Amino acid sequence: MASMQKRTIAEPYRIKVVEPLRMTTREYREERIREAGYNTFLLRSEDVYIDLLTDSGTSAMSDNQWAGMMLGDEAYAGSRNFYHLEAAVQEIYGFRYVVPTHQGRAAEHITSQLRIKRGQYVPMNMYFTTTREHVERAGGIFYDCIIDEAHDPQNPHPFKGNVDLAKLDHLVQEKGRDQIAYLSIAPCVNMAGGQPFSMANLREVAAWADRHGIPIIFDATRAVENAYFIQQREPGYEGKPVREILREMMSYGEGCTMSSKKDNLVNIGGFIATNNEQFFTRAKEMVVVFEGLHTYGGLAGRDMEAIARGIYEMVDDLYIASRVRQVEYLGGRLREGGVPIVEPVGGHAVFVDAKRFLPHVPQEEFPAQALAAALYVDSGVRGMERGIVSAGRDPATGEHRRPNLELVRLTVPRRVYTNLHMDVVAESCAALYADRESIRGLKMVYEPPELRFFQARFEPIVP
Ligand code: PLI
Repeated sequence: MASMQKRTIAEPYRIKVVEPLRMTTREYREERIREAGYNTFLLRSEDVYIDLLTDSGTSAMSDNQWAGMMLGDEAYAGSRNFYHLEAAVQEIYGFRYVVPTHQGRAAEHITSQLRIKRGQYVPMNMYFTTTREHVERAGGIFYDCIIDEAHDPQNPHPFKGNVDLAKLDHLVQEKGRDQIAYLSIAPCVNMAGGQPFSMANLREVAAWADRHGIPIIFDATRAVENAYFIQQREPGYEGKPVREILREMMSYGEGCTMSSKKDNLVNIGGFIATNNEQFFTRAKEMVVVFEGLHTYGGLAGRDMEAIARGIYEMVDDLYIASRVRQVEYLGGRLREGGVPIVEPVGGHAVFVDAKRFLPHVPQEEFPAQALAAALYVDSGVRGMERGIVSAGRDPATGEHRRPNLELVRLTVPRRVYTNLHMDVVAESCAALYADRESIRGLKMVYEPPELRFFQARFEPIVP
C-alpha cells in the first residue's frame, strides 16, 4: 500500500473558535455512569471530557458554513438555500433529484415505505441499526451480503465493506428476483468498523444488479471516507481526486439516502437523492406528511445552506486525508498500547475489540457496554457499544442477535479534536487494558423494544 510511506498532512485549516472542556473526578463519574444506567447515551454531555460517542452531527463547521447560516432564506416554500443544496448534490453526487429530510433515518423511512413490499428482502453490506429498523417496519427482511472477512475483527482485508456476490446469487436462487426490493449498499460500513468497499467490487455488484434489474440505493452517509480509501488503496485510483472517485461511485446507483450529519460536515440534516423520477415524485408526496414541504424537508433554510457548503468542503483532498489520518493516528496509538482493535482501522472511528479485551466477560453480560462505561469512569472519554446490545433481538425468535463483533466504538468527530486528545484516549484505554481483570459484566434492567441501545439501562453484576 503506497499510503504506508506517508508525509504528515496537517489539518488544512486553523482554529478560530474554541469550546472549553470540563474535567471531572473519578468519583463524580462513577456516580454519573450509575445514574445513566451504565449507558453512555444517557450521560449529559457536560459530564463528558472527550466525546467520541459519535461522528454524527458533531462536526465543527467552517467560517464559510457559518457565514452561509446568516444567509438562510426561511421562506416556507422555494427557499433559495434548497436550490443551493440541490445544485451541490447534483454536482458532487451526480443525482438529478433531491428531497431534503431532517436527518438520515427520515430518508430511510420514506425510501423503505415506498420501495419495499411486505415480505421482500433488502440485501445490505452488513446491517445498520436505523436502516434495518426501517426496512423491517416496512415489512422487509434484512439480508446480510457483506464478505465474511467483515465479521472477523482481525482480518486485515483492505476492503472489508465488499459485497459477496455468491451471497447475492444465493438469495436470488432461493427467493427469486421479485422478492428483492433493492440493494442497500453502504460505503465505509459503520458496524464493520468503518470499512470501505473497493470500486472493483462495486462495479461487479452494479453489473450483477443490472443483470437482474435490481436497483442499488446507497446509504451514502460516509461515501467520501470510502472514496479516500479507494484513492489510497486501489490500483488505478492513486492521485485521483476524491471528488471524481465519489462521482464514479455514485454513478453505479439509482440514488441514495443520506445523513448529512457525517460527511457533509453539519450538525443536522439529510436527504434522498435519486435519478428515478417516479420515486422522486412519490418521495415528495410523502415528505410533506412526515417532514415538511419538499423544499425544506424538516430543515431550516440556514441548515440547507450549511449542508450545501459542507458538500463542497468534504471533497477537499487535504481535508479528507487529515480527517481519516487522525482516526488512523488514534488506531496506531491504541495498537502501541497493546489494546485489541478492529483491523484495519476504519474511516470514522477506531473500534476496540471488547471480546479480546474482556475474555472473562461472556457476551450475554454485555462486555462492550461494560467497557464503554469503564472508559468513561477512567477518563471521562465517551465511546459507545457496538455489539450485542446494538444488534437487538431477532423479530422472528425474540432472541438476542449475537454478532461476532462485540466492539466499543471510539468515533472521531470531524475537525473537532487534536491528536493530543487522541493521546489521552489511547492512554486511558491502555491503562484499562492493563487492569482489565477488574472490569465486570452487566445485566440489562430496562430494554426498549426498538433500537434498544439508545436507552437501555444496566446494573453491574455483583459476584
Ligand atoms: O442519524 P441519522 O438519522 O442522521 O442517520 C442514520 C444513519 C444512517 N446510516 C448510517 C450508516 C449511519 O451511521 C447513520 C447514523 N449513525 C449514527 C447516529 C452513528 O452514531 O453512527
